[in-house]
Amino acid sequence: MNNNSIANQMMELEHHYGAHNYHPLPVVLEKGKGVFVWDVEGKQYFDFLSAYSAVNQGHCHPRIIKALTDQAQLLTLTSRAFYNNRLGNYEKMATEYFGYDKLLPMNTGAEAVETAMKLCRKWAYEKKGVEKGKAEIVVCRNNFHGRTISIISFSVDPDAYDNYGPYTPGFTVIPYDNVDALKEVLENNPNIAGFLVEPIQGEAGVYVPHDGYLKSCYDLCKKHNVLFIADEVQTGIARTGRLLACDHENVHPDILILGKAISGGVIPVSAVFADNEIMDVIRPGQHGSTFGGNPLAAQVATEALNVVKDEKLAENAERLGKIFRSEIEKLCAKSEIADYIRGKGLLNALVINNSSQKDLAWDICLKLADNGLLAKPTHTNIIRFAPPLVITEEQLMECIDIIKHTIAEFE
Ligand code: IF1
Repeated sequence: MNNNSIANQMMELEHHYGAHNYHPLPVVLEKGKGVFVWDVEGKQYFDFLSAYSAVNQGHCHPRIIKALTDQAQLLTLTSRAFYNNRLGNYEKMATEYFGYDKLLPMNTGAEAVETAMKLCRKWAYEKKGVEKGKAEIVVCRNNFHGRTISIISFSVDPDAYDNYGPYTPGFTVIPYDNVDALKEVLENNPNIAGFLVEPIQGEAGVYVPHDGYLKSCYDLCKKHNVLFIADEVQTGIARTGRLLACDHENVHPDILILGKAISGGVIPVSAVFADNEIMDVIRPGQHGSTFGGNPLAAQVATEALNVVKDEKLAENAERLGKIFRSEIEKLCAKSEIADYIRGKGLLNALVINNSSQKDLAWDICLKLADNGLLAKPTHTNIIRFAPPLVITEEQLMECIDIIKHTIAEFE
């Protein structure tokens, strides 16, 4: 049986037995190592999506896999009905690593965002003195914070919210990258509990706000006793060239939300960080999760964070990101279809001029796959380029060549 029918067989199985909540590129992967993934036909690709920035440390990093397999032989899950011998050490290490008093361990990014919103509301009632049931959280247009009912309640993307009502109240949507819009809301509404923001809007197409935006918003939040909540699920863990994207502006969020690469993409791990004055409003029995804080996650996340530091992944992302944008800018200068590149560190997006052909970005990604590089478009004409942060300069230059000659095929 030739391999191609195996790929078709796998895609058919997913189509027949799985919900159709995605439209994947027609590539069936079976192995990953570092910056590379291989499909069932043995074809090798550079992974330029990194599972949406969850495998910053590279696929199947040996140290993280060893942490996983060692702990998996001992104890994977106890629930929080009992203590375990791994969680406390992880919490100490991770809170010192990011500079907070405490963390609340969860599993997915959306769960961590929901946790942060509950924490923020509870703090507003019990510490700020907002009238019960009146707390508002300010969010930005074109946000992406996950797929739960409350989170999509403040999405402006019909694909995210349509026919999922009734929606959760208590959210005020303002334009992104607009300090005055936040100032206006904070000056006129005493019930604002928090401001939830992505330091760079990933899903929206890697929108990098103006320099100083985060710091100005943070200062406004301080002035009005409102919590600055940074969703660094996608921008955190060295992706943008600093440990956190907020570090570019020396902003220390009141509540920090992490997910994805906190575990190196090995198992779902997320966490909410805050200092005692905020975190202590949650008392026993008032929040939880079956898998949150399990010993396996604790060991995996500890090692995943150590790898980021030991391998200087933020520095690598900063340096190679500059090279990547500089080289792609040269391509855009000569191209009819590659408009411009934007991003920070190794979170970048190429904006395609699809005026001549609507699904041009999709076709480019299909051709990139043929040429050995995996990337996926977002919002029709934007191609996100986000390789694992372990990529070398030599590998990056090879990928830039692949991107250049693939685009040339469409000129
Ligand atoms: C999908 C997008 C990226 C996130 C931020 C929270 C979450 C995400 C900033 C929720 C998750 C994922 C979700 C995945 C694809 C991917 C994605 F295209 F959906 F928006 F990265 F941009 N905050 N993003 O980016 O974390 O619950 O998924 O662990 O839903 O298709 P999660």
